Amino acid sequence: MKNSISELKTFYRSPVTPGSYFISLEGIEGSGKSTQIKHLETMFSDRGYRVLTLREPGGTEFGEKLREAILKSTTPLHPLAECHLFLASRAQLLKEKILPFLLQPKSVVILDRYLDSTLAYQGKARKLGIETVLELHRHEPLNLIPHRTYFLDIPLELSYDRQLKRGSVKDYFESEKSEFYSHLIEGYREMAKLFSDRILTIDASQTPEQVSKVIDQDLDNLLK
Ligand code: T5A
Repeated sequence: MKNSISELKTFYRSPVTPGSYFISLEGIEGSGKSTQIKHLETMFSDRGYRVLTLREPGGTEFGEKLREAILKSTTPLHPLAECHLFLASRAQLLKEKILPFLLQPKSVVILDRYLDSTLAYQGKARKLGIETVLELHRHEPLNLIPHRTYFLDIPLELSYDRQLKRGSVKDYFESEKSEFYSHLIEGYREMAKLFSDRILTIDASQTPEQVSKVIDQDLDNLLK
């Protein structure tokens, strides 16, 4: 019998080294994650933290190979195959980089995408189901959840605009149709409700400075 979402939530835990933090950023393409990550790095360094910034998929030698395999795939992957590739990259990243780094005092890991990407992209937009994705994450090391997740929420049109301005070649997901992206946004908003104690939704159609200000206010409370 399948576990319910509330049962599955009990399998998750945050890192426990006092004074160390695990932060993730989420949002659709062009929502401004990389832009805000630079801001977060400065904020934490200025406060005397050791900072490690990583991205998903990737962040390890093995994970970067998987990133290449997924984002440059010309074959439509089965949603479960897609999901397991992201999880393989994540498990390796946790073992090699995240967990050892967070054992140090006053350290922070800032992660560009994590669990909520898989919940929104594979769970919701690819229709694997939120329960299925949570179930796959219930065992160590995948059951580690961030202390705080910033969900940068933008409408689809703005995502397209920003991608167009950047002008790079479309990858595996950027070539998806607007229906996929609508499900994605819905998925993220659902996750923000489900994990409301961890995920802070920010209106990222504001200027980068306005978005950073919201993050700063939240960090002041988090680091008290
Ligand atoms: N994926 C990933 C899954 O399907 N499942 C998973 O489990 C995981 C982990 C990763 C892909 O893999 C998928 C999701 C993705 O499709 P990626 O290359 O890492 O691919 O893609 P993104 O993370 O989406 O990278 P982007 O660069 O597109 O998005 P960002 O980092 O959110 O955006 P950023 O900061 O580079 O900004 C984009 C542009 O907008 C401007 C910036 O200057 C830049 O030009 N900008 C703003 N302009 C105005 N106002 C603001 N507030 C702005 N913020 C940024």
